[in-house]
Amino acid sequence: MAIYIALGANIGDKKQTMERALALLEEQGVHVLRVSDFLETEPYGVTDQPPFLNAVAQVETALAPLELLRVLLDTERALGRVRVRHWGERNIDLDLLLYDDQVLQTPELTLPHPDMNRRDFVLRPLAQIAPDAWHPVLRQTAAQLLKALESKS
Ligand code: PH2
Ligand code: MG
Ligand code: MG
Repeated sequence: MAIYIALGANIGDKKQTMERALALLEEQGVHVLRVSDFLETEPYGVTDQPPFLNAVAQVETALAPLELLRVLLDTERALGRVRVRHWGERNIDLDLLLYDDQVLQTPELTLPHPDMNRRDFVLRPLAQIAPDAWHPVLRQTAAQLLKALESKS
């Protein structure tokens, strides 16, 4: 399966919280197959906040996309999710990036993640573990999307 989750944090013990999130996913039947390096990244969007730690994990699960989203939100909650403002400081953020070739637009969930092609902190760790991961709307691989983004900056 080609299911990828983005992890991010910029308050508290970032590394420990992200590792705890991965362990909690395993406990809920979401098997973690691969994890990228944890990268320290500059804040994107809202820039007056501390640097983030970001990573991407490939998972395997029998859960459908909206069920998996529910598990991600439950896991954020179990870790005492703290959010200061939209796009701002948080102790944990778990985002569903890609779920095989599924394209979905519901109030709860958009697949692929609508902003992933503009986010270096998503594409870099994704391309590290899965350069051939396929974006079914843009019809490009993670490696191609990263290259396109790099050529813009
Ligand atoms: N998440 C955001 C907003 N900005 N910047 C970085 N570097 N990493 C993030 O995970 C991040 C961000 C909202 O989800
Ligand atoms: Mg996010
Ligand atoms: Mg989120």
